[in-house]
Amino acid sequence: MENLKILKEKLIQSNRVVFFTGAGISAESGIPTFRGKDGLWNRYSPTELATLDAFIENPVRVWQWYLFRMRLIAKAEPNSGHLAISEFERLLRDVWVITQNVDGLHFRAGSKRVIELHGNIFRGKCRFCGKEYSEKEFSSIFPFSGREVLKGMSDDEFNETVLKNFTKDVLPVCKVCGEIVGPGVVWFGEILPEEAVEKAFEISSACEFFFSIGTSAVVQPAALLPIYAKRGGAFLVEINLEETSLSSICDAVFRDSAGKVLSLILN
Ligand code: BJW
Ligand code: ZN
Repeated sequence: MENLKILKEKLIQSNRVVFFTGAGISAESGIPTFRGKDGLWNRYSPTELATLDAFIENPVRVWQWYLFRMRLIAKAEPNSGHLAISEFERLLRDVWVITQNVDGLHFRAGSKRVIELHGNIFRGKCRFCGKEYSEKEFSSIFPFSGREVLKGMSDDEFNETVLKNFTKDVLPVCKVCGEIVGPGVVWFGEILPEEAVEKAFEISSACEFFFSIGTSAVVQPAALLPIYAKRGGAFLVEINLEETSLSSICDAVFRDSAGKVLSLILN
């Protein structure tokens, strides 16, 4: 508790603060993480679902999996962790959120300065000609991707239309090149959005506080950000239920849920 008080005082006086988040922050909203006991990669194979090769080989299977996750996200709400971070943006001087998450929950919680390193699951991206689709434009060529459509679907309806009777002819076709459009996320082997990565490295290298929250910090190049922050002199804080490869270089570690710790720091 004493440490928390000191942390809070330092935080209030600091200029730039970065909240670097991963799947663990959205776990309390009911969205599964990737690694660990209940992680998605325990039940599904990343090479069969999150690579361009997998998409080319079986776009129906890849889209079924993404729609399953999009539906979970469409039904989810931001939790106390996301809300605390958006509150920090109002209270502190220069706050940035750098997220690996594709769920958009930081924006929905009210955060404005959010860098999405791995894209956004409700947008579309054509890997063949490079055309990017906003959420609205994408739902006009692929009604299944609409948040409200997914939210409104019962389990039976979803099983029937998306899991059982899904075929290639309902998949989104690119307006520009006529190929099948994929989800607007970054798959393994793909380059991250250039502008987002540049900005993320720039602000991480020159911040006073860097919070690494709910991330296993194993996926590159995102996992380098905390290391750049530390090198740049930042006070490195980890909030994670478990130890990670980052823990040993952190200046403070909280082994508890993101929502609980962030609310404690805020209040
Ligand atoms: C809680 C909690 C609670 C739970 N409270 N905590 C250099 C070395 C080695 C490999 C590579 C390298 N450079 C590139 C690579 C390859 C690859 C990579 O990093 N592989 C590693 C896995 C080894 N990287 C790439 O391919 C990247 N592209 C790239 O580098 O391009 C250049 C290039 C191209 C070709 C060749 C070489 C270079 C792209 C990476 C894209 C990652 N994509 C995914 C899927 C996104 C789409 C989708 O959602 O479907 O992004 S993978 C997945 O992992 C997702 C996540 O954003 C990302 C990170 O996961 P995250 O957020 O850390 O989640 P978890 O589940 O791992 O951890 C959750 C944590 O929360 C746990 O620690 C829990 O304890 C904790 N937790 N509940 C607090 N309540
Ligand atoms: Zn195209």
